[in-house]
Amino acid sequence: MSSTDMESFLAVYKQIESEIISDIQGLPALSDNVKAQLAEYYSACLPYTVPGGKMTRGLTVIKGVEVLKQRSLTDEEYKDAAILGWQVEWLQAFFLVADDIMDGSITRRGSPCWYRCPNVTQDNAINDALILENMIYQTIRRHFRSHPSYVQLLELFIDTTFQTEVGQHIDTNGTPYSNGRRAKLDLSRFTLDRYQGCVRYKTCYYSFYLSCALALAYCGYDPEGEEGRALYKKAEDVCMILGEYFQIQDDVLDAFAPPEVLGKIGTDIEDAKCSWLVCKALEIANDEQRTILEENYGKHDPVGVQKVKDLYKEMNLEGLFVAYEEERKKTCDELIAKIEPEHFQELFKFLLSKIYKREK
Ligand code: DMA
Ligand code: MG
Ligand code: MG
Ligand code: MG
Repeated sequence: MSSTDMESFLAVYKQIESEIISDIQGLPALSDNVKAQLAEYYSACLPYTVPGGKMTRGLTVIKGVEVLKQRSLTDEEYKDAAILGWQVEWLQAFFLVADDIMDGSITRRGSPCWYRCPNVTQDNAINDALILENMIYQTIRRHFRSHPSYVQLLELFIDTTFQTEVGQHIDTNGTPYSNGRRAKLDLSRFTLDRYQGCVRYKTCYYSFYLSCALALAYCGYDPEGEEGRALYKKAEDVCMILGEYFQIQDDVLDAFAPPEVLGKIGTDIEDAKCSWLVCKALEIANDEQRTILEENYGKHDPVGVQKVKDLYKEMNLEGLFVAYEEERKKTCDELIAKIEPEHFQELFKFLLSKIYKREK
């Protein structure tokens, strides 16, 4: 079994899901029909929200353990790495359920966002996001309680969750609230400097660094020890660059990718997000173009949104992005080629190959 075997990876998901559902069925002091309702609800929630993405974050943990061990994994190692990989996917499910409420999104992975499902609604979805988060700690306890890296694995999830939540706060407050209402759009907030800080926190840590750090922790590398510290630092440095590149792609796809391919309908213009596109546009806009943004950015009005997209086209932001992507690919290749030990490079090559020119 290896990091490319989807079937084996999904089989591990099934096992984790059934352990969680059995726990629910065994909850003390609840009547059988209440437990049955809970089990039925989460038997629908988990397959809807957890698998079904690209699963790169999860598979990266397996790839990372393979790369660090420099050999194929034993059945037990594969299973452990896959369980940890699924916990990253669980974390992603938790963030996405919440993110779609925060962003007022409509679809995710080609289906209605969880909070928009008729039997769910926002009240349940908020609590489900919290429950999805908690399940991570239940599963890690079940499988890693006596593993030498148990505390470190827990701390990685705790720290990454906080980092992502800080990023989500910055993201949601590009246009802050004042007396319960969105304050007037302030285009001066949309700078590449703010963008970089926001993205580092909301995306890079959980989408890239976490999986690499889990692989290091599982393989026994101590972040306080000399050898370990250097490896975590190298992983962090590369992951910050890969993650920023990934989020810039996400922002460009939000405006320009066909929703049928992307699986989600963009909302960044309506939501007045500090997107790479608006930052770039403001860097090069003339007065007239700036006025179009002033008048149309951040409004839930299809005509205004189209005007912003037309402006992006007129300013050739897609062309700028293509040039950026080529430059970024080159920088990443060079950066990765310098990493030592040499075999560690394979992990970052794997990540880069998953994102270069992605269409979803
Ligand atoms: C992604 O931001 C960050 C998190 C923590 C989910 P986003 O809202 O741009 O993501 P998406 O485009 O998938 O809704
Ligand atoms: Mg979103
Ligand atoms: Mg968001
Ligand atoms: Mg997005």
